[in-house]
Amino acid sequence: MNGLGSMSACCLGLLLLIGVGCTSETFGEGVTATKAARDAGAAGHITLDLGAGATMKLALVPAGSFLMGSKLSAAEVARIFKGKEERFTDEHPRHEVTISRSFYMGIHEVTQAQWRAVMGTEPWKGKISGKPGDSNAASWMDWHEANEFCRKLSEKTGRKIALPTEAQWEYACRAGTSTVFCFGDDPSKLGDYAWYHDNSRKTGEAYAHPVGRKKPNAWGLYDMHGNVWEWCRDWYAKDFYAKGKKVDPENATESKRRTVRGGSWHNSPLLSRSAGRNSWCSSDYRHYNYGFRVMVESGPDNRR
Ligand SMILES: [Ca+2]
Repeated sequence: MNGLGSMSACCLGLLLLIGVGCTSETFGEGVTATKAARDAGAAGHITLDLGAGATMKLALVPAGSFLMGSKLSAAEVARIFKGKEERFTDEHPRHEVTISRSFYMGIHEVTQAQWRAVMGTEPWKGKISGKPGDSNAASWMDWHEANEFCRKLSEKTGRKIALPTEAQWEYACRAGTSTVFCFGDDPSKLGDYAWYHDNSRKTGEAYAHPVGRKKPNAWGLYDMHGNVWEWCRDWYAKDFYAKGKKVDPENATESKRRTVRGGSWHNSPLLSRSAGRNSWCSSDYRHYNYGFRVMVESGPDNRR
């Protein structure tokens, strides 16, 4: 495109933005997003070079506030999804949380090829349900190893890369929604968005599937529901929602367990809900349906 063409395209874009009454916000890294683009989940992406031919794409998640926790009472969750009520009280109180800074979130769970490129190992190899496949979600790593992946990738790329906090994870999963799932309340639609019990374990495909084959949420993130559980940075605390900060909460108080989110190919819709908190794994727990995705800090101080 010549200079005049570029200018015309720019002007047209500007006019379109003005025409729909958008405001423009800058999120660092020279990435600018309109409100409309944010709402559409098209705010911006970065791609990291992991070496060995592997790359990782991340989507910009804008700063903002949301209601963290379940809109359903524990009793309603237990009745609708068939579980024990006391198991879901940790999703309350539902409360407003502010994510004060935008960040980038991996659009996919970390894959086997990405893990191999960064870590040089294959923790799933020879293990139950450890089906090999470059695009399959990596599994069988514990929390410490997931963090080591982040540390090594930070070193390699010069960026601050970490596991998301529970709040960042749920905010990104919801992508502006307050429903049971990122696509609404109806569990019968879960198969369009997720690998879970009914289309994986039940059908004999009892393993972590290739990422990105199902529909993404409104912010362009895939497999937030299902496929592999995703390690979060926080220690688990049942009462953290009542005690935690309202801005950028992160439970750094040591307990016996970590929190993982989103359910997996093994699990029912009950455990794949946006508000669901898995609370039964220690930092050194590893299993065939446990994986993670990473977040990268945005903004001027995002370098290590
Ligand atoms: Ca997942």
